[in-house]
Amino acid sequence: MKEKTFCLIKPDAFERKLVGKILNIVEAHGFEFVAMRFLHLSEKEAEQFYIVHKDKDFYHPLCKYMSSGPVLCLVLEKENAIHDLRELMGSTDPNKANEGTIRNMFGMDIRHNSIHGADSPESAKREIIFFFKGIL
Ligand code: IDP
Ligand code: MG
Repeated sequence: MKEKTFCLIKPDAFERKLVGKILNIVEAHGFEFVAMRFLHLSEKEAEQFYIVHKDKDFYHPLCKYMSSGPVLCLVLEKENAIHDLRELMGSTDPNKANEGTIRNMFGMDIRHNSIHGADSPESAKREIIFFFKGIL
């Protein structure tokens, strides 16, 4: 059965002009684009988006970075979209990400890792509502 997931292209990808390349890869792996939204998050919005990490030591630098430039929010659809996007993204740390994954190819370090993908059906639902409530 087709499933929706939430994906976000991070500011480091915009900075290095990698957005088109990343979208190409996602599309070539069978994901359909259901919705897209280009945004520049405020630090407060980034803090809300990443609220699950509020007690982590990387939370504040993460939210600063996520509001340092534009992001592209996407709703993607495909069979097993949530799992398959996580696999295509690779590990959080690009140095540990498998070859052929987006983070391996484009990520710079554990924070500036180019792409976000929802990690569960619950996160996908929350994140889609977070960015697309009233639109989708
Ligand atoms: P994920 O994006 O692979 O799901 P999470 O653990 O949910 O990874 O962390 C959210 C984001 O926070 C990561 O994508 C990355 O940008 C940043 N991050 C995670 N762990 C670290 C860290 O140890 N140092 C700096 N930034 C981190
Ligand atoms: Mg995560």
